[in-house]
Amino acid sequence: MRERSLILIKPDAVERNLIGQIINCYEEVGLKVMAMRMENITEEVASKHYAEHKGKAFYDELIKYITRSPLCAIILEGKDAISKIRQLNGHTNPAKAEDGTIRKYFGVNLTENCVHASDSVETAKREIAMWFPN
Ligand code: 3AN
Repeated sequence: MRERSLILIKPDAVERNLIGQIINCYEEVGLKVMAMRMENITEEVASKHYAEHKGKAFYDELIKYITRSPLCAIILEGKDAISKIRQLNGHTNPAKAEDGTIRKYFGVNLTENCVHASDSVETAKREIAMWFPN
């Protein structure tokens, strides 16, 4: 099924000039970039994006990290995009990520793990509406 997903290339990856290499990983498997923009997000936007994690032990660290420098928000589209992208991104913890995944190659640690991707079609709809309201 043709799907869309919201991707974030997060601050640690942008800081290390990895935008091109990461987008290449997605394009190589046939996913199409439909929209893209960069932003150094505020705490308000970060808390909206990570609302489900509010109150967890790692929440403050996560907000500090995601707001520390610009990130790159992207809409990707393609066949089975949600599962394809999550497989390509790899395990949330780079130390546990499978060979050949973006987080295995480029991830630093559990917080600084390079990329975010929507985890379902419903989440993608909500995240795309939030990041690309127009
Ligand atoms: P994913 O991004 O793989 O869908 P989520 O949605 O469970 O993972 O977590 C969102 C983000 O919160 C992760 N990308 C990671 O940066 C951070 N995170 C999740 N669990 C932890 C944890 N136990 N300790 C520190 N950071 C975490």
